[in-house]
Amino acid sequence: MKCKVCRGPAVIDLPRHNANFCADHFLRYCRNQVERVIHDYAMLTPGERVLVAVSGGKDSLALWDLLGELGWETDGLYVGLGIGDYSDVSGGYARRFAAERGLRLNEVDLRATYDFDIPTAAAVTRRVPCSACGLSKRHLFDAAAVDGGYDAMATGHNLDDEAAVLYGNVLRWQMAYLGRQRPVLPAGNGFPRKVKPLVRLTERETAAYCVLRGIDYQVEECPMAAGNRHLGYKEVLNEMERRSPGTKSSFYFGFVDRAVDLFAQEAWSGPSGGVGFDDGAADDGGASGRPLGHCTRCGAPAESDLCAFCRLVDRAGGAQPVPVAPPRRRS
Ligand code: Q46
Ligand code: ZN
Ligand code: ZN
Repeated sequence: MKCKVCRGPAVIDLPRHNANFCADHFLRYCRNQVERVIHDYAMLTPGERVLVAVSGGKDSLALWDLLGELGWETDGLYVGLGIGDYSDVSGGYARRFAAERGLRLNEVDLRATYDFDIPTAAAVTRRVPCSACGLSKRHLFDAAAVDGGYDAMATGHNLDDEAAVLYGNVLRWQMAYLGRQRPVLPAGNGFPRKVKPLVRLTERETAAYCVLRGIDYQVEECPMAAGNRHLGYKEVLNEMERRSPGTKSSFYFGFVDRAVDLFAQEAWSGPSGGVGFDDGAADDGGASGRPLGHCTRCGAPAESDLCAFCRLVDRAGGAQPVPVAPPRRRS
């Protein structure tokens, strides 16, 4: 297996590009993909400050590293979700990454600040954990980006994530969510601009990027992911990709480039916040949703007196903590 560019020994094959790359040219390929998507979708302009949503996993750390490599001024934000050992270990990876590179990592801990954690919130609300998790992260990242005066908030959603969310939204014809499923959402309505610079890279590619860059990351799967339907959609799409390389990319970018505007009207009239049902893996806020009022407690955009996060705090705050299963190894 030879590198497509230099004919040296290749370390990775990318069937959808019909290409193999050596380490150097694979890293260059990753940078090029991110640079291109930032340019093509006008995500950022030179001199802007970016807040990176950091989980300690491969995608968010690859994103933080890539944005730095490309010259963007970034800070990170880590939200302590209180998911047992999984959160403790994830936070450790995020902190070490930042400390080793002299980067600033801001942190918010749900238990310390709001007196609840995700397992407790899931038990109290009787919904899948990803629902309270997505809501909490969305709220805290949005607030931190706006309050910190950042020009944009960047998340590590990759091509697999976005294709799986799109697949789920199409299966249920979630018109409002479809209308907001873009690689960039403009600021407005009290929300920061949100960008997804990794949408041209797959999970396998962000993992390879981390390995080749010497980035240590959380490899365990979140123990609360069991009810997340996107895992099943990813399996279906992986099988289609195996049979026909390039399927995920043409599905997602075909939608973004040719179809998302057809749903723009629905984006204004549907529920605000989120781009998919029940899910926190692909949380995005409703800058392009209908105009909102403001939460009387925290000032965040809200559909009623209190925003959804403050209502969650009222329900889950102070509730008896529930035990968390140990992390599951990724299959
Ligand atoms: S951390 Fe939270 Fe994910 Fe765990 S509970 Fe679901 S959304 S799976 S990115
Ligand atoms: Zn090469
Ligand atoms: Zn509020």
